[in-house]
Amino acid sequence: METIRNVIYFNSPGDPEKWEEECLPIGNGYMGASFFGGISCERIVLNEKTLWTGGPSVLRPGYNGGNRAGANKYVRKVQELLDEGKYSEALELLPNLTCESGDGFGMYQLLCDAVLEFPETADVTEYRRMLDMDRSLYTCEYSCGGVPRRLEAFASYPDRVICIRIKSGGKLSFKLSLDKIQQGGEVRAGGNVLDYYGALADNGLRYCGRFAVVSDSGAVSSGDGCVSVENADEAVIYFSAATDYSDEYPTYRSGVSPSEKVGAVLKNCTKIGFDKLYERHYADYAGLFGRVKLCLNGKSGEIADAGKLLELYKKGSAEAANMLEPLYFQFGRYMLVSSSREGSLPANLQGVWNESNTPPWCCDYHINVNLQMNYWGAYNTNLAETAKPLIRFLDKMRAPGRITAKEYYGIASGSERPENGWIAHTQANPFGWTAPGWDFYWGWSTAAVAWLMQNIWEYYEFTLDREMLEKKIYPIMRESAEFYRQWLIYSEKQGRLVSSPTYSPEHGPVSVGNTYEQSLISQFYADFLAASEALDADRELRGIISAQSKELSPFHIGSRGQLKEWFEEDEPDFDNSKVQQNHRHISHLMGLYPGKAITRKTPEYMEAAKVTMNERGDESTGWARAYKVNLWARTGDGNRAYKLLRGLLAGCTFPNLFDFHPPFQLDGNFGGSAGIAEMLLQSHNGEIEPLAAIPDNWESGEYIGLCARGGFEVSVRWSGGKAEKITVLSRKGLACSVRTELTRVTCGGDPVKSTRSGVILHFETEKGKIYDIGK
Ligand code: FUC
Repeated sequence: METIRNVIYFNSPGDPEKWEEECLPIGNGYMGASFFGGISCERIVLNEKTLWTGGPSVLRPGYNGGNRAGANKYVRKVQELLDEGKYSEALELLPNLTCESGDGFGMYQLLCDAVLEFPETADVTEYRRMLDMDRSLYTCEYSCGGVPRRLEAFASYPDRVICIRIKSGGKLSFKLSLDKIQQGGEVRAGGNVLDYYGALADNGLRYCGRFAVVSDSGAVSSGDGCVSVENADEAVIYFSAATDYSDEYPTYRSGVSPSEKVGAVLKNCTKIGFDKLYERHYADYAGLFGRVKLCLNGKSGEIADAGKLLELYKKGSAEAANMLEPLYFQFGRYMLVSSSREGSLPANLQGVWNESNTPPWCCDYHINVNLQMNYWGAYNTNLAETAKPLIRFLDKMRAPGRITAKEYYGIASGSERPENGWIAHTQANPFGWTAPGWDFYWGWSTAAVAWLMQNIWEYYEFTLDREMLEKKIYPIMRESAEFYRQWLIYSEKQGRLVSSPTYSPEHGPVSVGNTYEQSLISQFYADFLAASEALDADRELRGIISAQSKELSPFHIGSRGQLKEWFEEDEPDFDNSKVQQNHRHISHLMGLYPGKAITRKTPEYMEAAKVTMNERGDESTGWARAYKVNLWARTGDGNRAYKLLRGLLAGCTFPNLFDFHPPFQLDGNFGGSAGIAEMLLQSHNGEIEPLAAIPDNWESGEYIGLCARGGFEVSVRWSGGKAEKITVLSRKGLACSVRTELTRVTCGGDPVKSTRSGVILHFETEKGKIYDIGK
C-alpha cells in the first residue's frame, strides 16, 4: 500500500518567538527537543519530563499533596443538606472541600534552550526543515553561499539520548551555548563537554543536562560557557538529561546522581556513534509507529509545505484534505510514541515539550478529560505499549490517594485493609497530588478515577494480556472499586445510588448524582465485573459491585429530548445560572464515548445524546472538538464526525500541526487522531465494525493495522464508502464477529466456515492466523 510520506516540512525557518506555532518536536518519552531551523542561530528548546517544581521540599516540610485534614465531616454535611434541599447552605460549606492550599502543586519546567550560532547569515537557498515521522528524524537543509549544510536530529528511547549531527559541504564552524537556564543552574564547559546542572530552588530537585560535541575533522574547544567547533566537515552533539526524581511516595527522590546517570549515557553513546544509534532508534521507533498505515482517496507521494497545506485545507482543497487528514492522524501517533514510553512519566498537557517555567495549567496531568484523551488513541491505533506509563502513574498515585480517600471521604486504609480505596481529583502532579483543586467549582471530581480506569482496562480489552491485567491493571481497579462501593449513598428522592456532591466538569451547578459521575462509575463497575470475572478474583466484592451497579441508573432524558447533564435539570428550582449552552465539556456523554453504554442497542439514549450534541453545537476549543469527533463517530454519522474533524484541523491547528485550545494542548491532537481511527473502525459493541462512521469525503481508501478489542488487528480496503476487503489478524485466537456485507472468509487461500446473523459475520480463528474477508 502506497501512502503519503508522513512529513511536516517548511520552506523557511520558524520564528523562535512562536514556539507553539512553528517549532518541530522530537522526543523519547523522557526528553523532548524542539527546533526552529534558524540559519545564523538555532534555538533548541530542551525538556526533561520529571523537571517539576512542587512536591516535598525543605521549604515545605508539611507537603502532603494538598490534603485537608478532616474534610470528610463537611462532605457528609453537604450530602445531608443537598438531600434536604438546603442548597445554599450546602454551597456555603464547599470551600472546605478544596485542597488545604495550592502550595506545592508545582509546575513543569523548561530545562534550558541550547543555542547554536553559525557565522553564516546570508545567501541561503534551497532551504527546508522537516520532521519525518516515518523515520522519526528532524532535518534542516539548505545551501549557504552555495555550500550545502545539513542538520539532523533524533531522540532515541533505547539509548536515552538526543543526537544532533551537522554536516557541511564546506568548512563548518559553530558555537554551542545555553540560554534560559534554571535560576541557580551552573554551566561549565571543558574539553568537548558542556555541562549544565543544579537543583531547583523550589524543591531541591537535582538535574543535569550534558552535551558532548564530537568532530573528527574539526577542532573542538571550550571556554566561557560554550563549546566551539571550527573547520569541520561534520560534528555530532550528543545530549542527555536527568533529574533525581523518582515516582516513589512520599520522598519522590531516587538518590541517584543525575550527573552520573547522564555521564554513563554519554560515555556509551559517544562510543556507539550517530549512525549506529540512529539504527537502534529507528528499529525501536518503527516497531511501533510503522504498524499502522492510512491512505485516503488513493493519495500517495510528496506532501506540500505544512503552512501551505493548512492554508489550502482551510480553503477547501480536496487534495490538501487527502494529505492533511492522514498526516494529522499519524502526527498524533508520532507524538504519543515520542512522549510516552515505559519508564517515563505519562504524556502531560503538552506531551513532553514545554518552553516556559510557568506553562498554562502548570502543564500538569488534568484528569477531567485531558489525560484520558491523551491515551484514547493508544489502543485502536496499535500503540498499547505507550499506555504503560499511565498504568504505572495511576498505580503510584494509590498511596497518596488513600490519604485523600481518608481525609475527604472517610474511607481509610490501615493494617487490616491496606488497600481500602484511593481517589484523585481534577489535577495531578508527579508528587502524588490527589486532593481536590483550590476551588471546588473546578477542583472537585470524584469520578476522575473511575474515568481513568477505562483507560487502563482497555489495555486488556485490546491486548488480552492477562499478565498485565493480573499484575498491573487489576489491583488498581480493585482498589478503585473498594473506594466507590463505600462512597455511594442511597438517595430516596432520586430512588437510586448516587455520588454526592457532584460537579459536572467546570460547568453548571453543584448537584446530586450528575450524569458525569453516575455514568463513569457505572461504566467502571461494568469493567470491574468483567476484569474480576476474567481473573476469577474477588467474588465477594464482585457481588457487591454487581448489586450496586444495578442501582446507579445513570441516564435520564429531559424535557427537550436531551440526555440530562443533571438529574434535577427539569425541576422548577434548578439553578441554571452557570449553565452555558455551548460549554466545551460535554461530560454527560461519557456513556456514548469513551464509554460503551449508549449504542445502537439503546436507541432512545442514542437519540437523546444527539439532541444534546446538537444543542451544544460544533464550535469549541481544540480538545472539545476532538471529543466531538469521537462522539459523532460513535453515533455512526461519518459526515458529522468529519465536519468536526474539519473544524479541528481548520480552526484549532497551528501550522506545525500542534492543536490549540488556545493555548497549545496536545490532548486535541491525541483525541483527533483517536477520532479518525474511531471513524475507520469500532469494536466497543462486541463486534468489529470496519468503516463505522465513514464520511462521503473518504470515498475510497485503505488502512493497515488498526486494532479492535479481542486481540484483533484489522486492515481494510474500501471504495464507494464500502469495504472491498477486510483482513483480520487474530493475535489471541478468539471467535471473530464482523459487521460487514462481505461474505467469503479465507485463511491462506483456504475457505473458512462462517455463519451470519443479520449483518454480522461470525467465524472461529486460530491464534496468529490472518483471515481475509471478501466478496
Ligand atoms: C480542562 C479544561 C480546560 C483546559 C484544562 C487544561 O480543565 O476545562 O479547558 O483544557 O483542562
